[in-house]
Amino acid sequence: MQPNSFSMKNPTRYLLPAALCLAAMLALPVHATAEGPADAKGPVILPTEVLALPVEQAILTAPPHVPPAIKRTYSARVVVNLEVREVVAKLADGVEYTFWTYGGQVPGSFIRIREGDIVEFHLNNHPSSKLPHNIDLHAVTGPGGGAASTFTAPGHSSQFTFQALNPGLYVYHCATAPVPMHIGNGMYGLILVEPKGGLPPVDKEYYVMQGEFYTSGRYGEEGLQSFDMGKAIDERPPYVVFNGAVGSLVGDKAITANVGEHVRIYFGVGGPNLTSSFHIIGEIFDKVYPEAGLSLPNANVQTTLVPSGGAAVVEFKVDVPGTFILVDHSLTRAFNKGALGMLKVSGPENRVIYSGKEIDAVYLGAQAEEGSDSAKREAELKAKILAEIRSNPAITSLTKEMQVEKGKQVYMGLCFACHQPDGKGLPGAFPPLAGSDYLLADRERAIRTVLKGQTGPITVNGVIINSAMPPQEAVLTDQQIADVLTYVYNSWGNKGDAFTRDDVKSIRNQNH
Ligand code: HEC
Ligand SMILES: [Cu+2]
Repeated sequence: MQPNSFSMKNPTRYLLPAALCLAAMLALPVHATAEGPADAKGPVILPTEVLALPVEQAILTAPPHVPPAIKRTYSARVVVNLEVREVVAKLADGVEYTFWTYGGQVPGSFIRIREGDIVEFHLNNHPSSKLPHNIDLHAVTGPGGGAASTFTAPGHSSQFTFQALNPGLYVYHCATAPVPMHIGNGMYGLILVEPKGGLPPVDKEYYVMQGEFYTSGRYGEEGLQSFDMGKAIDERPPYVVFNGAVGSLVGDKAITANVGEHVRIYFGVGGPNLTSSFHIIGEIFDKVYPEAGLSLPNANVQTTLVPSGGAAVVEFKVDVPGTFILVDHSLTRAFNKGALGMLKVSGPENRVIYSGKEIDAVYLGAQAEEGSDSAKREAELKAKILAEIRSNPAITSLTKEMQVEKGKQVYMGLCFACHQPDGKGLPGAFPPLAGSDYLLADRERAIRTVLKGQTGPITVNGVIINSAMPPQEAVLTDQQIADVLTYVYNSWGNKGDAFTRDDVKSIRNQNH
């Protein structure tokens, strides 16, 4: 159906197809569509005690902010005006996206009401929108959570009324077909229904929501991206982000607090598909209301699981200054797809709680770092050789280069401990291999030294050394010895041909 067929100018033409189409959009049988735009029931007749309640306009806020805590101790009639807008905005550096929003940003405006309130809800779809939208608030008790009652064409406004029966933090989202696409374009937000007794006061409150974006391009691919339904069905989003964009809570957009303050985060997941393992690096949640039911808090939680279309409320006191990183602890989402935010805490240090780095000492572990760099380089060279073989038979020099890299890994895992990473050895203990006349004078002897070890006095560059080199024949393969000697013979200024596995084999088999 074309959006313009929702014109209100000719209601009779519009009535039947719209009812059928709405049923189709919600994938419901026709008889289940109790109401639609065509069969608006007219304003509800409220009982006098409800009419007597004070009326107030809800304050709506954009993330990461939340409206002020509710002070009143009685129910009210709260009027909510939420506007749907389709806007082009930044998803990441150089990457734009057409977001469908509640209030102009992702996630949608935060709504805050009190348990027992009567809410008069207006959904206004901006005339510039291309599509009809609606809203399903998980805080609503009633069919579709308000979806059928709020199905609204561009340039139209829908109204319905509900009573907030259950306290809690609830997700709202668009439920117009295809629903995953509307949510996937950013149509979700949170509504907080404060319990009658209120929530304990805290110093800072923030609003964070996670959602994923299924862009046609890969992560970081520049330009205006479109929604890819295939990736959505496969649940392979290039982006998983907090508050609608990569970097929305980073740098000068980070949320903040001061040492000693109590922080509360209203955290929700719009999805449309992924569950979040919400975690703050370097903090422990003193209190979590799991699944955002506000009655039974859990204490001392590291990571809380928040389902798609669900929420959690986390609270913690910040004890020390620094930058604390908000992540989905499914970590490639944080480090490769954008689900990373920052909480910057300022104030005095407390070195008893957290000392900061006390000592920095060298620790090489089993393998010097150069060894693993070398492994990377080896992989690159392997790929290069394959490409070279296809186009050019002159591959011998590349083979040697690769042997050097492989040999470097052996060296950096074994020989470096004595002969040192720079091959210069240690005076009086280990002879140098860099520029060693002893080494370079006799290739067979070099192989024998590594295979069988070496004891007794030898003269290297005019210096007598009388120590012991452990045999490697049980440790290294012929190929590894050929590689490490090729490396030694082609490093630190040394020059020589490659060693082959057969060179080593023939010496290994001697003297047996
Ligand atoms: C535990 C310490 C140690 C390790 C590990 C070690 N070496 Fe040696 N290496 C020595 C010592 C000590 C000598 C001198 C032996 C002597 O005094 O007779 C020596 C001598 C040599 C020599 C001959 C002397 C020279 O300077 O040219 C070569 C070549 C050599 N090592 C290569 C290697 C290679 C290659 C490895 C790794 C596969 C290796 N070494 C691992 C201690 C070590
Ligand atoms: Cu929508």
